[in-house]
Formats: sequence, structure tokens, C-alpha cells
Amino acid sequence: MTATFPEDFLFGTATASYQIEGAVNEDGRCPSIWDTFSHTGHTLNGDTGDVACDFYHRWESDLDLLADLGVDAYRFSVAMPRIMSVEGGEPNPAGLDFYERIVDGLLARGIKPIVTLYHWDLPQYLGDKGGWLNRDTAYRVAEYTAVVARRLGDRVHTYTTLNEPWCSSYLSFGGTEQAPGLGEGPLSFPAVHHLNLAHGLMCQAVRAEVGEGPELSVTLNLQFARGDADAVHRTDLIANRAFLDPMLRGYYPDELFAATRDLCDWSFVKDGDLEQIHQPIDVLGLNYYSTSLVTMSERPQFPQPVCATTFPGCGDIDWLPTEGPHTEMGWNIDPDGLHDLLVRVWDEYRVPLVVTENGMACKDELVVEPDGTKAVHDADRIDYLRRHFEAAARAMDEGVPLRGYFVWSLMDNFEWAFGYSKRFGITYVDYETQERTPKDSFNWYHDVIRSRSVA
Ligand code: GCO
Repeated sequence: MTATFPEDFLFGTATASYQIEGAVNEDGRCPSIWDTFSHTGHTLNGDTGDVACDFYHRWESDLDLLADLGVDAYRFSVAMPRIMSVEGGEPNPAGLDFYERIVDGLLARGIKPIVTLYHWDLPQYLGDKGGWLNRDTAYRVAEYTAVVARRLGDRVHTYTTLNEPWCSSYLSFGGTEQAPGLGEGPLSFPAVHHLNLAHGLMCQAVRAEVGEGPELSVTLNLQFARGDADAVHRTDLIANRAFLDPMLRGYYPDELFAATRDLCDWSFVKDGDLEQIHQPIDVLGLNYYSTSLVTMSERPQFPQPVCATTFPGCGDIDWLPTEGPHTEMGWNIDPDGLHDLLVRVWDEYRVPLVVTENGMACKDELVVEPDGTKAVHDADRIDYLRRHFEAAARAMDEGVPLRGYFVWSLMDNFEWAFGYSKRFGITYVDYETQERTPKDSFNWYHDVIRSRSVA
């Protein structure tokens, strides 16, 4: 079977600032919560983003790599610490210049820039004031958004407000795996709300600066759970509808308040907030990797530990081991989950969709071929991508307006708490020399884009 994609479908790859840029002390950039987190023993092997892929210096040849790949679009993030580098001060011209060069460099190569405004690298000075627990953070991030949009304007194809607010709230305040790693379950909820508020304010800031031209979006990593109906319903409520409903429908479900009654009173939701949050967007970005398997258990609510992550409001749910095969992250491979998720979100929310991330961490091995060239034969990654592209195409055949697909990631990079141990790239990065080697999956993807089909 061959799955085909329309001419105007956006094939791309995705990255994020802290994961690739390095140059953390250059041109006025201030520290972010991820610099602090990675420098204080929260990552595997003590890895940090200090150098990462050195994209800050190698951006031109990396954009050439994108051009070789033939992508229609490139999704990258702007680092707020490069722009609002001094608390309360003027925007940093060097930071704005850098991202303007990226945008112009992409356009010169015929590639549409998709800008994520917040991919987790909050300035540490805002982290010091509570980060996403502090309502003021939403306003500071919206101000920064206006500065970026004013400068980059309508050269940007799509402005994405937040990447995965589920991670910036639950994993960061409820759990300990992401910065600042507080591990205080119920504190997830004010973070959820302030991120939602930031999204709404950021949407308004972009529109005020650039008008109707560029598209507006947000990227969510919805949790697609299978298992018994009650547990699936609750997981969906806490993980997904806590973002989808305020952003796309203008309310928090009453059920959410009921399910979390013993954990927080939601008094941080102020009059008028939901009107601010509920802004029209053009496309909804979904990051999809795997599914989970859940069941109700007899255990009491939080603070009982739940699976690997603290997940308040789901204290009576058990996460069961999923059926294999699993990727190097330990995530199960479930392409049908992508199909089902796309169909479900379209059915319920009626907003055009983009897969803003999908990809696989593999045990990649760099080999030297008889002719001396280097290669990575990542057949398992190609198989993973092929099956997920097919699942997406099936959803499109059933009427889901899917506008694009971004492979995570253009190149191996700093995988947050896992440091450099997990390779998601379709380009291999030798971190000693910074040499880039396109993997077999790169060449495979090149052919997919050129033929606009997956065989
Ligand atoms: C996320 C982020 C990416 C990750 C990728 C692989 O989903 O955590 O958006 O930055 O690197 O998803 O885990």
C-alpha cells in the first residue's frame, strides 16, 4: 500500500533551542531553568546543554542540511534567555539578530519557518520567582512574545505558543524529571493554569504584532491511554482536557475540579482568565510517540507515588507495562494510537492538526563503509516512521485535516534528563567533533518528501 500526501502538506523536522544551540554564555544570553537543572545533578551523566550540537555556530551548515533533506518547513524554538536576557531590561539585539538570521536563512532556502516561542528554557530570573507557579510569568512570556513577533513578523509561517505544557506543569512541578523538578503533585495545577493563561496572552500578542498572516498554534503532547474506561477517562481529563478545553472551548471541565477537589481549590483561576485563554488558533500541534495502559487501582489518592511520574488527580490509577516492542526510551510502538488520536481530536475539537513531533530513539551505530564514508543503518527508525506516516495518512483518508508532519529530530541532541544518551536524530551527531552524518532514515525521508508518498 502506498500512502500519498498532498502537495501543500508540510513535511519537516523539529528541534528545540536548549537541545541543540549550546553557546549558553554567548552574546548576552542569561541562564535558564534548564541550565540550572542540568548543572545541579538532575541529568544522566551530568550532561548539560552547554555545547549540545553547537547549532549557535553551525546554523548555516545545518540549514544546508535541511535544504539537502528537502523539507517544506522547519520547526525550531526561540530561547527567551537570548531575547529577554536582563530582567526588566531592553530586549537583547544579539538574540533577535540570531533568530532573524535563522528565519531569513530558511526562507532563502525555500523552507517555511515554524517558530515555537516557549520550549521550556524559562529565564532563571523568572524561575527564581516561582516560574510557572507565579501568575506574572505568563505576562512576562507574553511580553517576550510580542518582541519576537514584532521582529520576525510575517516571515514566520506559524507561531506556536507553548511546547508540551503537560511537561512544564506535571513533570516539572508534580514530578521531578524536568526543571525545576519540584515533585509537589498538587502544584502542577497552578502551573497548568498559568501556562494556559500564557498561551492565550501569547496568541493575542502575536496577533497584535503581525495581524492575520501567520498561523497561530500550540503544541500539546496529549496522553493517549488505553485500558479500562474509567482510568482512560480520568487520564484524559487530567492530562489532556485540562489544556484542550480552556484553550479550545473556553472552560475547565467541572469534572476536573471535582476530581482534584482534595488537592487544590483552583482559586488561582481569576475572573476573565478563561476569555483570555480561549483564543482562535489555526492549527493544533500534536507530539506523538507512544501510548500508555491504565487501570483503576485501590490505592489512595496523591501523595501515593504513581508510576514514574507524580500525576496528581490520578493517584488511584495504575500505569501498567505496555506490550512491546519498545524504543530506546522504553516507549511502546503503537502507530494505531496516532491514527486514533488524530481522529478523536478532530472529531471533538474540529481544529486542523499538525504532527509537530514523532520519532524514535534507537541504538544507533556509526559505521565506516568499505569506501571510507560513514553511515548509520537505522532500519528500525525507518520502520517506525513509515508505520506512523501510514497511520496519519489513514486518518487523513477518513477526513482528518492533517496539515503537516515534523520528524523529531533533525539531528541527535540533548534529550533533557537523559542527556546525550538517547539519539532521536535522522542525522547522527558525533559530540566530540560535531560532525554530522545523515542516517539511512534521512535518505529515506528525503525520498518520502520528494515523492510525497510512503510506500
Ligand atoms: C518532548 C520535547 C522534545 C523531546 C522529544 C523526545 O516531547 O519532550 O518536545 O524536546 O526531545 O519529545 O523525547
